[in-house]
Amino acid sequence: MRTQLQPAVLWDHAGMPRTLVAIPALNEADTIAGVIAEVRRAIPAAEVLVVDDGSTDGTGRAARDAGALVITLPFNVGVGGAMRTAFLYAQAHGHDVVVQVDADGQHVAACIPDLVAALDGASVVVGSRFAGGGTYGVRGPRRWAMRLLASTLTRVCRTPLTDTTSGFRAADRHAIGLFARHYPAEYLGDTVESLVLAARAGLTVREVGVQMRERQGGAASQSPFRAGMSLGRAVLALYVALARRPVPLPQAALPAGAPPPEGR
Ligand SMILES: Nc1nc2c(ncn2[C@@H]2O[C@H](COP(=O)(O)OP(=O)(O)OP(=O)(O)O)[C@@H](O)[C@H]2O)c(=O)[nH]1
Ligand SMILES: [Mg+2]
Repeated sequence: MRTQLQPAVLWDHAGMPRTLVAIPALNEADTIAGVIAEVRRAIPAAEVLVVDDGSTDGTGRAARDAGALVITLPFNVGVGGAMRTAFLYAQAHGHDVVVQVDADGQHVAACIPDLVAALDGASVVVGSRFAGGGTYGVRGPRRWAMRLLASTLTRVCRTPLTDTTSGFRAADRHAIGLFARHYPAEYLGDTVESLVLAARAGLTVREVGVQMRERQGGAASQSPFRAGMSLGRAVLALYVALARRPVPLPQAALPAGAPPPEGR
């Protein structure tokens, strides 16, 4: 039997937890200011952190000029490494919630409050472009790989999941504590493996429908061929993650007096 932890978000009297919106970015100078402005409109009280991961096009400066907090990494560590940096920041600064948003404008920031609200009953909320109102389409082998990931993770997380590689997601304090200590680094593998880590640490995962669109400028970090290869590696990473021993939730992330979650 596995103990499911009660989610850990402190809701203030206005119904809003202390939220960090974390934006991993690599060479997104064309879009980053627009994304920051859109996030601000959607959730004005949130702190916005851009993790600039070795960009060479002035992304960090553009983000700072747009009013975001910027952490500049000395060399490229990938989206997973950048997100772990954001979770460490959130943990150090007492945030209740981290919301991850892409820097290329694909994620419709107006959906952020829905992601945050869904943490009332879950520790990790994944925004799905295939559930709810979205019209985003994926075809061919990419779609099949995504379906395989979705059906496997639906079983692992014991909840219907349709978009496991989505980088539009929210995490509560339990998940922040876990991900600050351990977060996968592999491109796309980070999205699926982090769900395995969360589920096996006893955290509740849930999906909500969100809207996504095409990137609003700049260039994708991977060519379609390399993106396909990465998706294949993500499938492999998922099965390796399932074969590994579960990572226990750090004690500090547990509510006082809570029993440690049992691994499976
Ligand atoms: N920190 C960091 N961010 C990255 C890196 N590679 C990509 N990103 C960011 O991660 C987000 C997603 O990357 P994209 O290249 O848009 O990947 P994608 O959305 O799967 O691909 P498209 O559908 O073609 O846009 C964007 O905000 C990128 O700037 C990286 O090496 N480090
Ligand atoms: Mg993108």
